[in-house]
Amino acid sequence: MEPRTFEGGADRPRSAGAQATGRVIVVGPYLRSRRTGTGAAEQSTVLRNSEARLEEAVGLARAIDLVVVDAVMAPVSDVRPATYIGKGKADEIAASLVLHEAGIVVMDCALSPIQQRNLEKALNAKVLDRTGLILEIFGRRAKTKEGSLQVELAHLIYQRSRLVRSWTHLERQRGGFGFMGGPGETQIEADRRLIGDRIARIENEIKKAQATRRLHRAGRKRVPYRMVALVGYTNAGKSTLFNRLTRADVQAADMLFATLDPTLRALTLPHGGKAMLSDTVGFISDLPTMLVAAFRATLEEVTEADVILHVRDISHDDAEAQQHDVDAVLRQLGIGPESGDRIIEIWNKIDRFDDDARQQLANTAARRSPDQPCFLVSAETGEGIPQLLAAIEQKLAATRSTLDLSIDASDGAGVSWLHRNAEVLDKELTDGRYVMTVRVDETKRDIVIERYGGVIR
Ligand SMILES: Nc1nc2c(ncn2[C@@H]2O[C@H](COP(=O)(O)OP(=O)(O)OP(=O)(O)O)[C@@H](O)[C@H]2O)c(=O)[nH]1
Ligand SMILES: [Mg+2]
Repeated sequence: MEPRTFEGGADRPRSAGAQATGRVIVVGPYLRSRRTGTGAAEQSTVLRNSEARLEEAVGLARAIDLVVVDAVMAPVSDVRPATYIGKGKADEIAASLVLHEAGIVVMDCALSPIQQRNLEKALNAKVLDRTGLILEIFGRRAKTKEGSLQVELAHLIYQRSRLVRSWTHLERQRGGFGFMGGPGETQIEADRRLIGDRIARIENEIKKAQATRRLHRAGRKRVPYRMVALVGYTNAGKSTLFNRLTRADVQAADMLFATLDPTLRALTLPHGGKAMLSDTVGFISDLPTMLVAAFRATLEEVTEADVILHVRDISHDDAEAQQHDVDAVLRQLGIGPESGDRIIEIWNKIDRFDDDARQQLANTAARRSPDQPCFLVSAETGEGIPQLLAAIEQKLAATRSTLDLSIDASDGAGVSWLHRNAEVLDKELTDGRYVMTVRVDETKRDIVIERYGGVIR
């Protein structure tokens, strides 16, 4: 494999001086709302709680083992084109950097390349913005070939979008050459072409990996397993629930983006039915669109799932805002409100509430419309899991029909067709015939009726 062109590039921490120690100051440069005339209560449903945002950004920094020595709120009224934040705030951060012997600043916003460069100069520190930080995390988490390819693709798209005059200029400065004056346009064009070529090559490799996975999936479809996919905000408890439901041992950790590569396991339902459950990458607010695009292939498990379990950390201060973020990403994946009946909402971590609060939650849940049910569970203690499993089974059965039939035991081809195309719930040999109960998709129902004389239960 070729060396990654972005190694040591604009988005990697430099390994010199204070930067090498990984001591970081996290800054929340959140826009002050300039809306007037709206009640505070109304605003709070729209705006994310700044404290929780800053806390999340600290979690993101910790996810790549940076040592957070300070977290600073920096409310911004007008974004400065040159530095995003104002000079007073920048000076304050610069002082804090010296005080804490930190060499890296995480800005929890999207910076233009020019803003990033100017800030690095003003603060005399390495500056990472939210997109850069998330890309960095994903880069470290990717374990499978496909995962790495997808992250590399996202990184390259990010890099290309930042390939402006100043970018190349900055690269040269970072390379340690005292560079005077800007680079020629030809250099930028050449870089752009280089990145374009690599993007094309990686897209090709991803397509190949995707084709292999499709084959596997087609194989699973022949054995007619239904697909159930977990989605949700990062740290909501998807992997914990995955382990609880499948008795697997996937890493679950109080860490943002603990899971990156998709995992599949068999899920056994209360009445013996089987499905495949997939655990996958968590979502986050302002998830860079290039990451969603790059992970589209992995997320195919989600788009093609028969049932989608949306896991929510209902104990989180920002549970509502997180829900909107997850809905937004699902829409980007083409899973809109019309797929509502495929989605089961799960309110996880209810063990964190006392009896009164839990009762209140249960009341809220009971008031929801019957076609938008939600289930209160604790993936940690197992509370509510049997009800959830029953609901999954019911949902999966909804689009399938159960039929009774009998077939001559010597009709090997027929028997094997049924095994390949239907879920065989029961099979008994009586007088040279198999008496069977099978469950099939709508698409196969008529065949079973016409060819095998199946009768719907
Ligand atoms: N109290 C409590 N904690 C839980 C519950 N479910 C998960 N957790 C904790 O929440 C943290 C995150 O859990 P994970 O299962 O890793 O979350 P995830 O959604 O897979 O997160 P990512 O893979 O990072 O997107 C862990 O520390 C879990 O122990 C629960 O029901 N109750
Ligand atoms: Mg996980």
